[in-house]
Amino acid sequence: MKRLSVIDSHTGGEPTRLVLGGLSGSDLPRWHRALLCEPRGHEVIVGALLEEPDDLASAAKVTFFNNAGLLGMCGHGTIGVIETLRFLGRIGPGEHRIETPVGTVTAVLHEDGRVSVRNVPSFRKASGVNAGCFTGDVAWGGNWFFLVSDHGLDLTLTNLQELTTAAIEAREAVRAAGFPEVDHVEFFGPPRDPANHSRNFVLCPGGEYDRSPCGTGTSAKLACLVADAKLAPAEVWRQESIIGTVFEGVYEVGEDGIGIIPTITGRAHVVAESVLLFGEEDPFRWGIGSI
Ligand code: PYC
Repeated sequence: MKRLSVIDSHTGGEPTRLVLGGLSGSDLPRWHRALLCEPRGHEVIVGALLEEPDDLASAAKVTFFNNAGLLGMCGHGTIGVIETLRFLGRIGPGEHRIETPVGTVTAVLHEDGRVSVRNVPSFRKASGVNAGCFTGDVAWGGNWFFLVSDHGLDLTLTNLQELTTAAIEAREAVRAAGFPEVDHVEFFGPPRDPANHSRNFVLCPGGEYDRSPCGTGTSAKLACLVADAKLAPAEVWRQESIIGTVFEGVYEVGEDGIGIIPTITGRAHVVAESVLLFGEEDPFRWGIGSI
């Protein structure tokens, strides 16, 4: 019987499952669905494998993954990891470096529990891309996004099926239009709360939608706003999610003058501490849908 200790949290409603050890990054292609999906979890959970950092100045090395495979960076996930390390007593308020597969990010744990993640450099790769019946921008924010405002859909929870179907169609179309790297789609619309600047619906690679405003997606959005000269450095962008939770984003100009360095602020809450059991004879040891 394999036993793996995990701690679950949510950041603005989006779950993160931190795996405290017992595996290495090279095990994840085999283990990612076992750790996240039914019967031990749910397709929406994002996993984070905790390992010793390569650089002792870092607090941790983390590999993010979801039901479809490995993720580059994960904004809500980094906020969840920081809150979980605080819960475990391993870190306190202050600045912490986290190594991710796409670069080291810096997270500040504030006294009030909020976390600000200074993300990897983010940039817009292409604007006004015509993809099927969608037109939008392709941008990097730690993952690849197709950002679409002109989709004609209402960003409400009652519309989830339609939004998901349309976003999958948009992803197929943008890949066929010459951007095979895109695995996330963001639809934007007016915020429900006038204190916010925008509302989004984010399709993740495995077909689930992000309950949070998506840290890497908000970074990609900031990069597009800056490319259009619509956001000044240090100006705060409040991005609302499809469930109404909010991330605040600000940026600094990138060192090479290309792109920006976004900082995303949000709050996570720990919700469970468990030991997952994987029996040799369990037909769903590797997760439902894996066999
Ligand atoms: O917050 O960056 C994020 C994220 C990516 C996928 C789900 N959440």
